[in-house]
Amino acid sequence: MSPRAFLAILTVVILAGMAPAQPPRETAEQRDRRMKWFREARFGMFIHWGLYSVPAGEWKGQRVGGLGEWIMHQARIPVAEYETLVHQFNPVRFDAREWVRIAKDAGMKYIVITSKHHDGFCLFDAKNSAYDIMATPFRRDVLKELAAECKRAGIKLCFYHSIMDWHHPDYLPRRPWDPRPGVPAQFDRYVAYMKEQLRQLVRDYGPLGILWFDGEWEGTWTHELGKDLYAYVRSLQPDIIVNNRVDKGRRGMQGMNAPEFAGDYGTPEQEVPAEGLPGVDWESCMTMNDTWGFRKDDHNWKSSADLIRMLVDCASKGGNLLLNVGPTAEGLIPAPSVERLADIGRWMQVNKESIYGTTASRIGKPAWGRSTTKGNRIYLHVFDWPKDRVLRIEGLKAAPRSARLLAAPRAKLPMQQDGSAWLIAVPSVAPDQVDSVIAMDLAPVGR
Ligand code: H79
Repeated sequence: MSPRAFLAILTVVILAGMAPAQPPRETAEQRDRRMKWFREARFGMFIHWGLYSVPAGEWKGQRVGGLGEWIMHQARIPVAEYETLVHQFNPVRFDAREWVRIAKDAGMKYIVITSKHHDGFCLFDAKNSAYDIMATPFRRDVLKELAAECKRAGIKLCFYHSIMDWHHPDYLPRRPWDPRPGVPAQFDRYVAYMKEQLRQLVRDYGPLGILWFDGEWEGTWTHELGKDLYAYVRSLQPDIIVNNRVDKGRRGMQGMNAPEFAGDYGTPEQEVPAEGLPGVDWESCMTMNDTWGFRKDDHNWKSSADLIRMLVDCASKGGNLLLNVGPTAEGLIPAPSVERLADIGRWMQVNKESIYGTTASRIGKPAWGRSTTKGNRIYLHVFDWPKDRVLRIEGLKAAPRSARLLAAPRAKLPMQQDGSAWLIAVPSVAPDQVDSVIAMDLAPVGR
């Protein structure tokens, strides 16, 4: 080989090694195919579980304010002290089949569980870390067990994997209360560590539905690293879905990236955007009380009615709801969460076709509730049942042909036109106090 050819090849090799991995090119159709299950699902379960469920909001006999999973930060606990929780994590009542049953019976189609939260503890048998579930007295790979049960039940398994890591010796910045001098850090080694974990998670627990990143806001995480991580996980599993927190494009809790940022969908946290996020995929993550990770003192539960309407609100704006549970250190989903999920499940049994596979409807937010749509069918979610037994619908794009309650599908409801509006005669008593759904078929719109 001539020296010049050698140099040329060398240059190409070096440049290829330096260039950040590019996200795979994808046509709109390919993207639609990849996002299809996510758009149809509309409802998933978030699970925050880790060492923090042991202190459960209390440290050394003192109540610690804030989110349960942030206790290490809130109580300024040094790594060496927090690590001792490993010996106390023994969730003997953990039952993966039961968790999956609870999610499925609620009508949830996917589960996103914390493979690693900000505290750095790995809830799986991490091959590159001793700070994991196998170091606890429990010594069972709970994510393996969940993966098997999800597969059995047809639930998509997804992992929340925190970029921020308060434990790893190579993560930067260190927490100010525990600088750990004498332990030199190299951030690129931390990135390699995290990538290796993701490789293991996709290979041994996958195929996965979503990788859900978080903790990307610290200064050490850059747009370049975000783009590279996105491309990396897509190379591990080309059809995987990745949330927007892989990169730096998020504005506050809400929002979706400008197009130059990596990530497949927006992640509003603890809010449902007033008008949805038009033009992008999104998923609101919400707690049932005020914490993600279990806190024994948090009894501020939202009602089942509020949660059902929250799910409908998301669907009516074209988004998903990722509803959180924070299991206890014994391995149980708290009873108030189980009760609420059962209530949602009972509503879904009757009304699920008005949620799955629907999109935002052009009716928007009518005075009496919300609306979703699928094909020529429009679903009227009536939160406030009309006392005069007349439901008024404005803004239909075509004449309605029929209207029936999903709770009583055999009976056609009488309809009548009133100027540009339509009036539906409804029974005096709402079939469901929370949300009675009327399915209305419209005449196909000609071109
Ligand atoms: O995983 C859950 C949260 O732990 C995580 N995202 C969801 C899905 C999250 N990261 N940051 N935040 C939530 C908001 C952070 C708020 C904070 Fe604080 C304000 C951190 C420190 C001050 C809240 C209040 C936590 C401690 C006090």
